[in-house]
Formats: sequence, C-alpha cells, structure tokens
Amino acid sequence: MLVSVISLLAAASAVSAQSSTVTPAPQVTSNPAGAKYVAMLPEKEGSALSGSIEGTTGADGKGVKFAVSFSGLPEMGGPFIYHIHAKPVPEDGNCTATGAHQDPYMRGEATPCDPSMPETCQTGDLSGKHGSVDAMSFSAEYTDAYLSTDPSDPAFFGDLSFVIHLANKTRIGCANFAMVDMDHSPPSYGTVSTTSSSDMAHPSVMPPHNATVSTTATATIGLPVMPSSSTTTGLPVFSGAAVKVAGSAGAGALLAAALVL
Ligand SMILES: [Cu+2]
Repeated sequence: MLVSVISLLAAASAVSAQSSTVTPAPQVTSNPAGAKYVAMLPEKEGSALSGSIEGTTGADGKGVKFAVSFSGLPEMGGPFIYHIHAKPVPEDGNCTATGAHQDPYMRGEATPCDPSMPETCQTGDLSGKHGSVDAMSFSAEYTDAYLSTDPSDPAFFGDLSFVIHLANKTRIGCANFAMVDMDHSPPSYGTVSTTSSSDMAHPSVMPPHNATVSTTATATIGLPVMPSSSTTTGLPVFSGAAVKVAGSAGAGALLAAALVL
C-alpha cells in the first residue's frame, strides 16, 4: 500500500514537472515575405573554421528556411552542435557573451531536444532539431517552423547570433545575424552610397543632373523595406566583420557593409 502511494506520488510529480516546463513553441505562419538574415563566421587567426547560416522567410511566410554551411572544422571533438543564442556577439568577439540558447518559451536545457517533437525543443536549438555536424565540412538546408523573421515575434532571430560548439559544448565560433537587403547587391549599393555623399557635398554643381542622382541615391539608401530599428540594431550587432572592413576601407564601407550584410 505504502509503496503504491509513493509510486503514485512520484508519477504525479513527474507528470506535473514535465507539463509545467515544456510550453510547445507555436508554428510561425506570418513571417514577412523575402526577409533574409545572414550570419558569417569571422576569420580567426590560427583557425581554419569558416561558415555561415542564412535564414530566409519560408514559403507562404511559414517558418524560416535555413542554409547552413561550415568548413574547416576540427578533426576531433565532434559531432559539432550549433544553436541560435540569446544575445549577440559583442565587439570583442567573445562567444561566451552570447549567453544561453534562444528559448523564448522557457523550455530550459534539462531534457535533450527530441527531434521527433521539435515544438518541445528550444527554438534556437538548430542542431537538436535538424541534426548535428559529423564531418569537417558540412552543409544543410531545412525549414524550421518555429523561428521568425518578424522582429515583433518572440522567436525572431535576426538580431541574435549563432554559436558552433564541440560535442563537449566548447564554443569554437560565433557570429551575429544581420539583415540582407534582397533588392540590392552589395557592390552596387556601396557605389551608390559613395556617389551620393560626394554629390551632396557640391549641391550647386550641375543642378538638374545632380538632383536626379541624389534622388535616386536617397531612394536606395532610404531602404524603405528596412525598418529603422533594424538599421540601428544592425550596426553594433554586426561587430566582427564590420570592424575588419572599417580597418581596410573606412567608415563609409563599414556603414554600407553593416546595412547590406
Ligand atoms: Cu550553442
């Protein structure tokens, strides 16, 4: 009798613990068409690791289509795991500062992600839901139903980072996501913004032609598709690569790179 009461109590508490910790992540069905965010690992001295994660709004606004690619992973230490983390990488590139995994529904780390029930996994646990990396070079494409390209959604990842780890969780690389302006390729965008600022410095030269040029340029720079909040958060967030660009090509290129990448 006593034994059966105890086991009943144990079973009941296990059930309540389970149900109180796992709030299933909702599927995201209204992501903005064409929104795209990319995070690219910065070069690190003494490391061959490179790679990127691109996330684009999925078909009909459902979820996010990811394209993941890594190369130069270490021979030992795998299988490697990677996640979207809860904070961006700071200026100094310290991957530890990205905190824990993106987990807006507070699922926690205690139970490993079961990929057959992805709604119960941390939204940021990409390798838990879609598979870990067991080779020195790796690429994969998949759609994740629970992440968002809408900055107002709790599962928005566009202002966050990803981290790739050894199997023992050591963080070997990290990078910030930044919005990609799908309408303008990086080289033409950079040229237009340089032209417009030098034109604006001489407003009285060739007024009719100049007016046309700066109107065009302003329309391009104005980025009507990009909310101003993304523009401002894009700058500090894109620390690693942006700093490198600044060193070689100046602040104009930094601004262009931060907006474009
Ligand atoms: Cu991680």
